[in-house]
Amino acid sequence: MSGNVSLETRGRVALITVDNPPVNALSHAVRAGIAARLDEIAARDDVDAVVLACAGRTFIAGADIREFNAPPREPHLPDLVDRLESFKLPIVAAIHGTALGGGLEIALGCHYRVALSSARLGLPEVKLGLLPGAGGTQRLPRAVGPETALEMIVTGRMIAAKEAHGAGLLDAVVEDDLIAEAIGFAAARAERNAPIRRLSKMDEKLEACRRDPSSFEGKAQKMLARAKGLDAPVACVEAVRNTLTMDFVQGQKRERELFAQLKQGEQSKAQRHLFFAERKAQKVPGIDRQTGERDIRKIAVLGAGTMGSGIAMAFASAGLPVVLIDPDDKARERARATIESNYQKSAERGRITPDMAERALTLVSMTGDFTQVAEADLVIEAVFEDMALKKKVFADLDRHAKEGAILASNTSYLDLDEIATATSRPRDVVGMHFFSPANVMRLLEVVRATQTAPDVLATVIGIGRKLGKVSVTVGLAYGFVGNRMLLARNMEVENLLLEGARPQEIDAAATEFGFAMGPCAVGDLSGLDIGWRARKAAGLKGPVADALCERGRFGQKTGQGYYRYEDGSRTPLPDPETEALIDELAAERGITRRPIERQAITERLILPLINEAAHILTEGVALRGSDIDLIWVNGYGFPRAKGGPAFHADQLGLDHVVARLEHHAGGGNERTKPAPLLTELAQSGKRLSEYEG
Ligand code: 3H9
Repeated sequence: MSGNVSLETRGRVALITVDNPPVNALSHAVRAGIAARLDEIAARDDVDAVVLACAGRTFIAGADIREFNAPPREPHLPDLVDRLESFKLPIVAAIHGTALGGGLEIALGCHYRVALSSARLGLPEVKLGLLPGAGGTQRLPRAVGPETALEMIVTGRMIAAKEAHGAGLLDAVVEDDLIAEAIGFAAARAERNAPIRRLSKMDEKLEACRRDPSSFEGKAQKMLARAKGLDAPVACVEAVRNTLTMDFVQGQKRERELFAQLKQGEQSKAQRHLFFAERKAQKVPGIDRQTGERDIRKIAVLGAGTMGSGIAMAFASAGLPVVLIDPDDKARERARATIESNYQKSAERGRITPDMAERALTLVSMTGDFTQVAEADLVIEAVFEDMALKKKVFADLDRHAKEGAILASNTSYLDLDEIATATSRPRDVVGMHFFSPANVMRLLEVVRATQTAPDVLATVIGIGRKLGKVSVTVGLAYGFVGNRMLLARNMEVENLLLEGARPQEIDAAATEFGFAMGPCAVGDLSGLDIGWRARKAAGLKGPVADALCERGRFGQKTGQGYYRYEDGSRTPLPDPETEALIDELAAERGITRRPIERQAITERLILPLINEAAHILTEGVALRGSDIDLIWVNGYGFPRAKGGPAFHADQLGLDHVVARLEHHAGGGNERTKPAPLLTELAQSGKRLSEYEG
């Protein structure tokens, strides 16, 4: 063994095996190990061909992302890939699991590729704010054509072995005995003495596009339009486009420059932080490999409203059968129509195949008969947000649900411990807080109540994974983590409005920062009455939002909210009536409204989030700063490229954050008084996004 890379010979074929658990990432040791094995093979005369394979669960899943924060060390990955490609003997990559990023680039450097039919391949660097930096943007277009390569590189989508074979990325797909098959394949190439195929020298698939790049350009423009301020997709397009105008060497040189720029940039640092944050969030105190998971085969969702329907779709799309229970026939009919039209639209847009839509639909059943909960292993309550109602539902569940069933509430604010008192089995009660639309939004706040059993929590986290959600475990607090921070932010929106900012100015500051929509437009879209009810239940006030609701201005659904809406339009239009109302409310409070600069508005939208995050961490409601980032990026539209509120605070510098909070608190604003944890971390030079309670 050398650096987790072993060498053996099978007949006249050398087998290099990378064994670097868990995912065979290309650490420095692995790169050096592969290079050393090539040296050894080059010095031998009893070898005619080489197979490069991996031990464990997967082929190489990419460069070792943890090394990106340190200066690169030789051998550099692009050089190693070039070395493989220029090797004197044919090299066959034997692929199982996932060949991703630098892993696929290694495979592209090999002369042939053989894969198990279950394997998947892709260049997901864009999701880390990067581009493939080891020749991938230059070799993939030569393997599959520039248009397919563009789509794969800009979206980061993985493709299955069969598709990869069809596209020309794989030479053979086998059902089993991968190593034996790859060795046979390599030996046959050597015997035939066939000229070695090197992708960097193969321009055939580029030629049509070089002659007429219009179709490529059309696709590129569409992809650029979706880039939304992200640097990586733009760089990916540039690099792939270079294959049409540059030779391989020039294209690769530019790829390396672009990679280095992106790697140093703030956006990639933020996205790499989120990658590791997602993995860390799976680790929850009190839960480990020994904690069993309950067997979940049937799911029941109570309440066929927007939330219930979305949750049902999330399960059906993941292949899990679900029954939607609601006594109201009309609600069930509406839910059925919504679900059908949703799947139909997804199929029309090509997001899923018609077969997948059909299959998902067959997995959703509906009934008005509550006693059917008795069949379910997991019941998710998604009824109206009202404590008395929720307690009644849980008391009924206690009577009808089978022993061992998990009783989950989708409550977004209410005290789960109190809900659990309505049952005789509080250990089975847990929160599953989905975000609307529940079939689309990636976030799942898993709420651990005081008595929630470890296996219940482990099961729900596992279910989240099956649904493709980012599950973050949180503790009990009004609004848990996400909504509690939202509340703090919205209180500051109220202050901004009363002091003189207009809804459109606040929203413009938010979208300029990177949110898809501003808080006023979001309020109008989701319905201002929702927050109004929640505030009333909690004895809280939001002077402007309350006054709008008192006048029946609930947002888009009533044609008026912060903004006004023309019939049938969702475009927010500034409304003088809202302005007049805010003027009146400000005057009642003795506030003279004044213009507020964009920069100050932005700070006052973001700093309260950071400050509340620090309070939440101190109270232990969230486990880590990185969990808070996941919640806000995946559930509330915080720009991914800024890594979440805690990471953004670190990038601004906690000293600066504390100083700006003090500045705003100086205006008499209690809400922006720096949380003690922020001051403490700023003084000790630690990071909020790395804080673990
Ligand atoms: C790249 O290649 C750049 C090049 O183009 C150019 C260079 C010059 N590095 O996800 P899991 C860890 S960029 C380091 O839970 P799964 C992960 O943190 C890279 N560590 O497993 C976790 O650690 P822990 C392009 C990595 O089975 C453990 O492995 N490649 C890396 O659900 C298990 O991970 C990618 O972007 C890595 N590259 O999914 C692929 N990958 O146990 C990134 C994983 O301590 N990886 N770890 O928490 C993935 O998408 C998934 O991990 C994978 C497995 C699908 C492979």
